[in-house]
Order: sequence, then structure tokens, then C-alpha cells
Amino acid sequence: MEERARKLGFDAVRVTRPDAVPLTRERLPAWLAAEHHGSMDWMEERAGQRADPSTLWPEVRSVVMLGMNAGPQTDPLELLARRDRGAIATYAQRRDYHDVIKGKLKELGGFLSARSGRPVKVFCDTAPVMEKPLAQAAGLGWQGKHTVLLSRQHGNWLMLGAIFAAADLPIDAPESDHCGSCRRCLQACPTAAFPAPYQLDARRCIAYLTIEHAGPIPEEFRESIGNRIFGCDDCLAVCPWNKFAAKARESRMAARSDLAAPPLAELSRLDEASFRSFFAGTPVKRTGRDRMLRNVLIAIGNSGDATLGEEAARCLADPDPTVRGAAVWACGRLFPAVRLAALYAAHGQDEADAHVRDEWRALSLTPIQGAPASETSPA
Ligand code: B12
Ligand code: SF4
Ligand code: SF4
Repeated sequence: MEERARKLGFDAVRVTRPDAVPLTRERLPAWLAAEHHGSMDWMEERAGQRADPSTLWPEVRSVVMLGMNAGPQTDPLELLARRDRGAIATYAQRRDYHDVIKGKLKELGGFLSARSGRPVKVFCDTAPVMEKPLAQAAGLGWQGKHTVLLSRQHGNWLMLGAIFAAADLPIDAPESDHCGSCRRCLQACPTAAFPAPYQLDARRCIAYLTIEHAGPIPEEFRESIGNRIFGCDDCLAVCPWNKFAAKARESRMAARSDLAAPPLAELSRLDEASFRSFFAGTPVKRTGRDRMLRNVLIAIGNSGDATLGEEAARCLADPDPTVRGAAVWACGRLFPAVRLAALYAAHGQDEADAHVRDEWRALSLTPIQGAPASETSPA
């Protein structure tokens, strides 16, 4: 099986038993009870199945865990200093791994099933399967203090997939923790998303805020988001184990050069059709145009570049209220009070959405001289 998996482009494959992660039956409910999943209600909905693979599929006897390296070509942290560019997480600068891995899992699953004469089921991310603890139990790597699975051979860049098999396959030994006294990932997090080592409060994580969270991004995180417009690699990129990581091998996981550092100005002009075509086939497409525009406007607000402010000013007339709200915030960071008052007069006075009105109010504008306060001030 290992040889077949490697031919298909997988970089790591190991096997464990479905009952190998008993701790998840306590830890997942504790994480949910602390509301660390935020608005990801789907994490709660099938929590029983998520914590126990045999509840998801009673016939399962072996769990084959697979990893595909999606490592970056350059250091993802370098882009954070280029404030006129958007930073897209490494895994998302390429074809959607769900599509790439799922197809290969099906192929390998077919091979396994034919060989054992027993059925299999394949999963990649979207099913209620705790992929990281299962991967650690199978020996693919260990969950670091940032909670992601890393390995001595591939660093932090493995994307995971699983095959549940009804056959009794020979199992591998679990991997142990090699974090030692290191705390680099915990210290690197821009939004302090780790309440303790090995625990993540997703509500504070930039990956959650820019990808999963709908509506306005809470004010307290906007500045720390910097120019990260889709996901975040910081806790992965600082890990010392990356020095052993090989570059991505599977050609279909090759990064797209136009997603490496896209200009914020161009992204802010995407309409529905151009968004879909630019991000076609990538994981970004699933967040939709409005959420991406919201993220781009936060990045523009953090750019310190008044010429980009003109792009934000144009978005004050966007049909989507979350985009308009983010545009108000960005303008507030880049323009002087006089210009803001004029923009308010042109766009803010007749604002119908309560949240966008709040964003205008937060700018604490003073009335334009000579005009009645009620018409010029959002107070
Ligand atoms: C929900 C989710 C998210 C959420 C929550 C992340 C999280 N850490 O839970 C958000 C949106 C924030 C997210 C972000 C990212 N994600 Co995500 N995500 C998932 C998903 C769908 C479920 C993860 C899950 O089950 N979370 C629930 C929590 C409770 O589980 P846990 O993280 O294993 O938590 C364990 C620890 O806290 C531990 N624990 C608790 N207390 C204690 C105490 C001690 C002492 C110890 C030792 C342990 C311990 O026990 C818990 C249970 O095992 C998986 C796919 C899947 N089906 O597994 C992908 C997945 C984890 N994501 C992935 C990726 C790539 C990312 C990002 C790197 C993307 C990016 N660059 O922006 C970031 C990483 C952020 C981070 N530091 O985790 C990959 C990770 C691959 C890998 N090598 O591990 C996965 C596996 C998808 C895939 N198929 O490849 N993700
Ligand atoms: S992905 Fe970024 S925001 Fe999320 S925990 Fe890691 S460093 Fe923090
Ligand atoms: S940065 Fe350090 S603590 Fe974090 S996962 Fe890597 S080795 Fe572990």
C-alpha cells in the first residue's frame, strides 16, 4: 500500500485503529463547551461521530491516515511586510486540496478494497473525523503546541486525508511529542489565540476570522490581521522542524504564482464574476466574494497607504453591508477628518444598515463647517 500511496503523490501513510484516540472523547466536548469553535456549528452537530470513528462507520477496523506535503516555496512570513499585497495561506495558493486528495484517496481506497475484499470509506476534511489525533496515533507526526500535526520529515505542511477500512490492516506505532521546551508558535501568534499550549481558541485565530467567520470582523483583531486576507501561516512558519521539510512533490499541489502576493488594489475591484474566475479551483472560492472583499479592506486599512484608501472609498458604495462596513474602517485609518466628513456626506448619511452606521459613528467625525450637524455627523 505504501508504494501505491507514494505513486499517487502522498508523502506519508500510516495505519491505526479507530479506538486509538480515546482522549478526544473528553477533549472535543471540552473545546466545544468552552465555545472555542465560535460559529462553526457544524463542529458541534456530529460531535459524537467526530470523537469516535466507529460511531461514524460501525464496520471500521483500521484507519489509514495519509499526508500530502503542501509546503511553501519561500518563507510565508516575508510577505507580511509588503503591505500593498494580500497574504494568502500557503495551502490555499494552489488547487483545493479537498479535490486533489479526495480523488487520490478514492483510487487508493479502491486498491485496498480490491486487495482485502472488504469495503472502505474515504474522508478529507469535510467529514466528522478528527484527522490530527488519528494521524498522530498512526505515527504520521505529532500535534504540536499550535495543535497542527507536524512531522520530523515534512515539518508543518502536510495536508491530511483518511481511509476507513473494514479490513484488519497491520498497524503502525504512534509518534511521540518532539516540541520539548520550544514555545515559538505560541509566541508568534498575532492574536494570542492559544489559551494554553495544545489548545486553540478558534474565535481568535486569523484562519477562522478570515475564512469561517461571517459578517464584520471584531474590531479588536483588525489591526493584528495585517495583510492576511485568507488564513494564516505564522504558527506553522516559525516552527524549527520546518528546516527538515521537503518542498511539495505532487504537481497538482504546485502553488499558483499569481496567488503568491496579489495586489490589494486589484483584489478590491473583484466583482462576483471576476472573483469566481480568479480563485477558480482554489479553497478561497468557497468563502465567496463578499467575505474576501471584507478581508482585503481590512488589509487596506492596515496598509498605511492613502492611495489604497481611494480603493476603499470606492467600496463605500458596495452592495454588501459587510464590505461597506470594512470600507468605512479602512477609510477611517487612511484619511484625514475633512476627507472623512466629505465621504460621510456622500455615502454615510443615508446608510440603511445598522452595523455600517456604527462603523461611521466609531469614526467620531465632527460636523463639516457651515452644515447642520445632523446632516454631516454620524454621531
Ligand atoms: C475546525 C478546523 C479548523 C479551525 C479550528 C482549528 C483547530 N485547531 O481546531 C480553524 C478554522 C481555526 C482552522 C485553522 C487552520 N487549519 Co484547519 N481544520 C479544522 C478541521 C475541520 C477540524 C479540526 C478539529 O477537529 N478541531 C477540534 C479540536 C478540539 O481538535 P484538535 O485541534 O485536534 O484539538 C486537540 C488539542 O487541543 C488536544 N488537547 C486539548 N487539551 C490538551 C492538553 C494537552 C496537554 C495536550 C497534549 C493536548 C490537548 O486535544 C484536542 C483533540 O484532539 C480539520 C480537518 C479535520 N476534519 O480534522 C482542519 C485541519 C486541522 N486544518 C488544517 C489546516 C492546514 C489549518 C491551517 C494551518 C490553515 C491556515 N494556514 O490558515 C489553520 C491552523 C490554525 C491552528 N493553529 O490550528 C489541516 C491541518 C493539517 C495538519 N498537518 O495538521 C486540517 C487537518 C485539514 C486537512 N485535512 O489537512 N482549522
Ligand atoms: S494560524 Fe495564525 S492566528 Fe491562527 S493560531 Fe496560528 S498564528 Fe495564531
Ligand atoms: S514551534 Fe515549537 S512548540 Fe510549536 S509546534 Fe514547532 S516545535 Fe512545537
